[in-house]
Amino acid sequence: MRTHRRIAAVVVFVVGSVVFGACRGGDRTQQSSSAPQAKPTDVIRIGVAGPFTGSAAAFGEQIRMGAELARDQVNERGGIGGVSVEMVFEDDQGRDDQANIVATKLATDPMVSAVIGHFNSICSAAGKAIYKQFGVVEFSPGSTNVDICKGSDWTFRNLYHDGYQGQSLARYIKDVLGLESAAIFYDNDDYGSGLKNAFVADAERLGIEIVGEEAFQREATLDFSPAIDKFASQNPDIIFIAGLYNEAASIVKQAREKGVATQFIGGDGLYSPDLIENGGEAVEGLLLTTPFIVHPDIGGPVAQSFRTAFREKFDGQDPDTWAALTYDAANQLFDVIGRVGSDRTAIRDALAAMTTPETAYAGVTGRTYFDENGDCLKPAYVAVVRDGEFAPAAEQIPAL
Ligand code: ABU
Repeated sequence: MRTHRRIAAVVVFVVGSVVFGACRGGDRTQQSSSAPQAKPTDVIRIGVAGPFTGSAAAFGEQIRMGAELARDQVNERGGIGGVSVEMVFEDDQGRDDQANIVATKLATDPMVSAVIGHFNSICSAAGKAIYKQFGVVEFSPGSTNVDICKGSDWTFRNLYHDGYQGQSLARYIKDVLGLESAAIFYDNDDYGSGLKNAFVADAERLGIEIVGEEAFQREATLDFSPAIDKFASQNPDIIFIAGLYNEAASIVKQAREKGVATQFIGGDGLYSPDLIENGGEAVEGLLLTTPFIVHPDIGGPVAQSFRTAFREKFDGQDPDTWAALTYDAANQLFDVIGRVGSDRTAIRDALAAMTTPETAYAGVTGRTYFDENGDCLKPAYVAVVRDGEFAPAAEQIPAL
């Protein structure tokens, strides 16, 4: 009970109008005077922002389940120092205009101690200035655009960025698959264009010829035939898709219907069970990079017990990498709050101090620790669609 009161007391009045905290690298920085005043409470409230509806909703569903599992487990253990955890789920629909609304709602709620999200890079980018202004952590389990964490001491992520992912893809194509040319489809948003640019830079450095690039508009482009016909005539060794699962499934299906047998590869935005659901037989053999693979053969006891608990809670459904990263983000926040309390600045400072493997949070997806930007140093894996499921590819990315 004493611990309960102590943590509850930390929650009370923690978000003062002017609070001083350490910025990354140990400097001191002044929190915005926009930070709202907290009221007394007996719960610790965490915001979870993601695409719970819209064309990326399959990601949102897994994010929601990963967060709920972490919340329920910590509450079953008695909460954090005896205080229950409550989660507030806000739907950004995978759109930057909605992300602005959601970020403002969460950041101006004085009871929200930290936010897990957003997923889409355009949403994390849209929310960044708002979370910074109101002094609340934005902890993304999915956004990979290179610039997401730059320019704010309040933004963190627990997966690699697209500079690394693009480099990994180029290395895999050249050094593992031994291919010499590629064509590219890319989503014309922060994620797709950023990943495409990173890939092209490294592909050209490695001597992979880029025979063509075609942008598409998520949710608006439905017919990929003109670009498929053009690429078919150019006969690249591989076609790279920098986008999300819905459009990727359509591209590969339309290509196969036209008799195009070229190997496809994608980034982590393709990694959803809905790629296989929508793409069916056409996506068999597709390769993709991912920050983690939830699979019976991958991960130690922590990853396996997460998978078992997830399946038990959600009627036999398997978690995907986004559920695992969200679960880890939630538990890392719980761990930090257990150590420093639920004050927004104290949480930020404690995350920023996790800069080495020794001070990292060890979770399902490996060790999460941060560089001076809040970026996370974790590897990329290659998965393949095999017999209607994602499996680790036989060969993985050589060390970069
Ligand atoms: N990194 C997966 C796709 C989400 C995004 O960064 O927009």
